[in-house]
Amino acid sequence: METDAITGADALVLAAAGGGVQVCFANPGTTEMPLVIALDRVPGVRAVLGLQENVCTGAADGYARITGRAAMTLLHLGPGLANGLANLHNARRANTPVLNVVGDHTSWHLPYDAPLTSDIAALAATVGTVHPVPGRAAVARVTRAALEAAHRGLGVATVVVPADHQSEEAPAERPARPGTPATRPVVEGARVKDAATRLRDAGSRAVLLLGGNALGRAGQLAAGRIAAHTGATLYTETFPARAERGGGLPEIDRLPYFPEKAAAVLRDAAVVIVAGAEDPIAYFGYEGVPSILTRPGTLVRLARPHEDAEEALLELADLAGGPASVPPGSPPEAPDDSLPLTPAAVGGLVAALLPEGAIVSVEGGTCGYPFFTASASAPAHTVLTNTGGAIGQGLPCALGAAVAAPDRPVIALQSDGSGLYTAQALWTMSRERTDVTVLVAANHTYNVLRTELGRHGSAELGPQAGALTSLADPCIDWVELAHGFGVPARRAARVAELRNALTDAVASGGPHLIEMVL
Ligand SMILES: Cc1ncc(C[n+]2csc(CCOP(=O)(O)OP(=O)(O)O)c2C)c(N)n1
Repeated sequence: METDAITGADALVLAAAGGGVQVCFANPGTTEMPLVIALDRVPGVRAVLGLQENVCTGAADGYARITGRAAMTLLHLGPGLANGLANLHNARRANTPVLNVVGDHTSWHLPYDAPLTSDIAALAATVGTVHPVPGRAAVARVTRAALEAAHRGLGVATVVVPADHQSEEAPAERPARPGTPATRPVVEGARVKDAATRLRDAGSRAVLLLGGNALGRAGQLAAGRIAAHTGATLYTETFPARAERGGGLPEIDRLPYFPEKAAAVLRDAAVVIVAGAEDPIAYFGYEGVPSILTRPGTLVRLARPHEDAEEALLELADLAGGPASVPPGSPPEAPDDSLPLTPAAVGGLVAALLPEGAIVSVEGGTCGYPFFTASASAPAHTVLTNTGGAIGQGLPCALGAAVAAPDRPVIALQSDGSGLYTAQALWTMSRERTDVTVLVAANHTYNVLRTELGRHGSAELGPQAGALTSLADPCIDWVELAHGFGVPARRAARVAELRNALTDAVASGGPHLIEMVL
């Protein structure tokens, strides 16, 4: 061995760290052992164990939504990647940069179709770009290229690295320049001017639909100025990757989830200007309901989701000529302490007790929608939602956000059914001493699916349909579950109990879980 020779695994971690990667959410196996060793040999990347790969990938998504920088994952072959795909899908829909590292069999062993062999590249291609490592010499270059691709394209970049290329040694390369941080292309002036003309012509019959980085503070304030001047109506996309809220921002509702309602609010618009959001389309196709929610000729794309929508909105506000600022709304009112817990009471209370600077990971509609309605005038906070609809995202995302921002309190407002897909995230929250308070909406049903059954003409639940949407027999005990994963937990059935439990949890820091009996 040459004196300055390093392994391929060392080279990979060095390239990642050199590009700004600080955390690796990992669940490794035999084919990733050199990389596990490298995480000790090369300083700078903190390894965080997730007990199922979908925890790792969801945490990487949450981490990057907060920092704007990719985290690394470390997953075991095709099956490990397959376990993590649902949350990589959500990350793709959130335009999140992720450096997704997957080990493969030793290259000369691959032809024998050993039990864990599978088409890793085919799986990875469903969520982003694929970067195979052809040999030891290519490890650093491929890793850097993948990280660049993740940051430039705001997406998931998968490095597939066979075990032999991880363990082979070669002379260390000169350290590379730090890679490009995540960047968004600037919207050309002509598009902003065109939107300004359409806005002027539409008068108060304009709708602005905000998403992407338009949901930072500056973008929303600019949209508020436009609305104050023109009478335009503002909406955010239904499931934003990251939205700043409260703290004097204008009250902006989400575009309704069900297509009939969404189409109704867009029907009278003379123009619908999308800034950082996807075109408004129905979440699902229902017989007799159009997929496209805007009327023909009314859609104007000011900025696409990966583009700099914030800057475009600032320019649009200047062209439209709005007031310099807009007045804040009134703070949320807490519900009466004597009431039993209802979704509306939970939404109101959590909004009223929200600590300044909190990050709220919301998954599930039961308390998610009422919270959103109540929290527009809460103290400044950040909301993260499930962008891709693959459930099991809320707890891992909260975990990643807490690792990214240890100085900010994180609240996971979580429906119970979705939470059970990745409940192991609680263990990592405990092990990493994260400041996450998990609020579980324990209605013991897949409630949204009951609504969907109703929409499909099932007026009464059949026994099988009832059973397939019930979590009540046996009733899952979240307090016991949390204790098993090392997270202190209690139960709240009335507003006063939730107030006390949430106040205590936020004051003492560290992970907590509160089962909200609904
Ligand atoms: C990966 C994945 N599997 C299944 C589904 C289908 N699905 C959508 S919502 C839902 C149940 C949600 O129940 P819960 O999280 O308890 O929410 P509630 O509506 O009761 O608030 C299911 C199973 C999905 N969206 N994603």
